[in-house]
Amino acid sequence: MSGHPKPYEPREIEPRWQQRWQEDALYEAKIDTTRPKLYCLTMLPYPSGELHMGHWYAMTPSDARARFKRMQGFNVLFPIGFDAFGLPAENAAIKRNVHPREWTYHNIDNMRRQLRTMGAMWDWHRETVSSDPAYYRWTQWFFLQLFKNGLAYRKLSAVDFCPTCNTTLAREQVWGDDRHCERCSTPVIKKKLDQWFFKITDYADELLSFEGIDWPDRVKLLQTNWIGRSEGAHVTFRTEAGDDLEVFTTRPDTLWGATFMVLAPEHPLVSKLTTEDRRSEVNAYVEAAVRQTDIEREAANREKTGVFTGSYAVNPVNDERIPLWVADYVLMGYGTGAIMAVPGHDQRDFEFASTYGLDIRRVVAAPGEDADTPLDEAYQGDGFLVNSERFDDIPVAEAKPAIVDWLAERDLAEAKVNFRIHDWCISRQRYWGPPIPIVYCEDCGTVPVPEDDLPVILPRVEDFKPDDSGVSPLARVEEWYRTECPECGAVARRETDVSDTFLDSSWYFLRYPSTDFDDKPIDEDITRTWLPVDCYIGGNEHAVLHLLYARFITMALHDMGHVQFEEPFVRFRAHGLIIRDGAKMSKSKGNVVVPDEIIERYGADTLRIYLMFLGPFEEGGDYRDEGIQGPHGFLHRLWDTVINAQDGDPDPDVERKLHQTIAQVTAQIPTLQYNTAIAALMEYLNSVRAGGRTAIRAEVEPLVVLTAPFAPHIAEELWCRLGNEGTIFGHNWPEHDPEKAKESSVEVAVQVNGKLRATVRGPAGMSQEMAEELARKEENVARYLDEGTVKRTIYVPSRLLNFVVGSADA
Ligand code: ANZ
Ligand code: ZN
Repeated sequence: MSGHPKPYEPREIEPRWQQRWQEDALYEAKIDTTRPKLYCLTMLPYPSGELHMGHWYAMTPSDARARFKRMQGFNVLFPIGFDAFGLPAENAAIKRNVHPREWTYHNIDNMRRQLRTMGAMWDWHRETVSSDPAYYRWTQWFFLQLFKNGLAYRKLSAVDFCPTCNTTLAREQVWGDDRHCERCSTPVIKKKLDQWFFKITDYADELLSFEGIDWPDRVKLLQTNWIGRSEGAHVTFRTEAGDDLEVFTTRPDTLWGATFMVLAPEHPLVSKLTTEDRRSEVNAYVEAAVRQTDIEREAANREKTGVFTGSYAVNPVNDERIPLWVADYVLMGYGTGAIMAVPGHDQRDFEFASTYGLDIRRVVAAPGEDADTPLDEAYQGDGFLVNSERFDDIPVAEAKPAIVDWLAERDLAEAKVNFRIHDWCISRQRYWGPPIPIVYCEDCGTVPVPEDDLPVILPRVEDFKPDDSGVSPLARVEEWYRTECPECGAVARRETDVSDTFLDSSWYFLRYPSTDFDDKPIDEDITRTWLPVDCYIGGNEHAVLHLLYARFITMALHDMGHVQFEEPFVRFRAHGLIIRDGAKMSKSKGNVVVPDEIIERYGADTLRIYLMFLGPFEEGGDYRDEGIQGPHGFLHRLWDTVINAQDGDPDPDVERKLHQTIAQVTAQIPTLQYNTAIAALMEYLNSVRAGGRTAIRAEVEPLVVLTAPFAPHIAEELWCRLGNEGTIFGHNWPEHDPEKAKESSVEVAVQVNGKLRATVRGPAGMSQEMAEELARKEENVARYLDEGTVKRTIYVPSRLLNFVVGSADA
């Protein structure tokens, strides 16, 4: 080493390297067939204005992984952009009385600056901003592709509407038991409006398959439940008044146990089926029921209530006359809004029948039971049929299709798969989004805007605030919406709704590789090179929203021939949450730590390391203010040790530790075990410095390389100071030598009943037999063993051997 020892000064080092990396375009990803590609992605931020700790927590560990892969020789793409359209930005702008455009672009400027301070390997060259016409032109183009392929349609429907945000919401944007708006927490109301939908239900089955992708079970389960696939049948019951009443059931095998039927209060036949003497009671019940939310009505522990309509239907399997009831536990939005009630085998029906004294009949018996075994609750398990005439003794699984087939011969049943998921409502009656590229013409009807006319520019409008009319602010701008029909040239009207932000973010990862092209959204060759995304990292809160939409859009584009893969994200990992003072770090909890202030004081490298060190990445951890000292001290010690290192041969023990550390860190970065990888680096540095010895260059240079993914600035600086040419982020990740990592000999503590009696030395990895043999030779051990009989031995290889001894006569 030459030059004067200098103290570690992150404030000087960090901006200098950030600027240098940018000047060298170090992170600009180019196609390179000599290296395997790797597309690493972190969920794109929305421009809230300030980068908070949550951003740092999602992004910097993600960057560490990308850097590590790059150093291993991968050609890594790590892009960044902004999810700039949508309600959050618009609501914030309204609150502050500024235009959403000013608000958004001002915030983006600030966040760009903050993002640079992270020292992440963003490829800024490919930055995309979803509110730029250059981007949303293609959002509109994708809308048109879906429209032209029958996957986008417009329908009058009762949709969830937020009376505060004055817009419809997708089902996924309505949260909680009280069904509130995800943005402003106002309980939503139902509004009948013409809305645009995407047919995500067409892809329900495909979305249920997670084959070939590596995602957390938790997320797969959430999506599976959200999609909610149920196999069953539609069965037609004829009412005595002559109407067909269709039910959805997952248990056609229990038809002989159907002793009554239940209609949802909103069911269109309720009024017709109600007899005059029952009408006032039924009306009162229906009116009370429709005021409740679905969630309230579905709650399992709720007392079941209902009213008899006065009419009957006929059970198609045995022509039995069964009463028709109305009850709020049956929902109109699921299945057909009517059920056959089987109190013997459905617990809700059992409770209802018990309350109203209706027949409860057993039609399924478990082995050991028979047709007459009494029921004191619904039996929902497996078994074989009883009290079911010709289907008696047949197992449930076999009876289901057999009964459906038998009824189907008379057109009274049809196998049916039912899904909980609904089509995706994408229209918003708001200003800050891409206008939906559709024109309405008196003669030609609904006409797509020609692709060459895209983008349909969102006009600058000062009067952008939404109202409760159910139409977008754009509907007040006649000079904008008045247009010519692209087909016949007549005066026509533009669609004035804009599309949902989740549409913008459902395809952004496709755009990054192709940002150099402005005549097409995605270039075929480039897309084939980079996509799909190899590792996607983001928040759990997107488990069913964004992640489901992105999968759907990708599958649809695949089927239209635009991309060659069906799954956008080969691997997905969700980060945990940062906790401070016992609560999630968030503005509303008043417990935020501002990253800018920490960087100012300690530097970005310290903050990066601290965040990765404070807990397992996928679980999150506690942010303790004093906790930052550990990582900061580590970097200072690293600096001093490296700066003062001397030439020479490495100490054999240190060298062994080095190879063990290389092995551990190399294995743990890909699995996102940053905390333990960093702990290993710290431990290794301690061994290098043990007893105040001066480090040898060969001991610390690899440590600098191992530290680089976590703390890129200090590593690059030390790498340079060690006299290396070029960036540390080239292809130079060290490989560990298993021979050198081997412990030559180990010391095993020998205990008797948990008390230390001796230590023995033997070859690394010695067997239990060998350790016992050595231990028994120790006098101080043998003495205790002679006093009793050995009941058990516990062996922790290379560490500990414990004899559990009981008294000889016991
Ligand atoms: C008869 C039956 C017998 C049922 C039995 C279950 C057990 P999943 O699995 O969630 O799809 N159901 C159908 N439509 C309903 C609605 N709109 N509101 C409330 N409940 C409804 O549930 C399907 C089952 O839920 C259906 O199968 C139906 O009850 C009920 F031993 O039919 B079943
Ligand atoms: Zn709202």
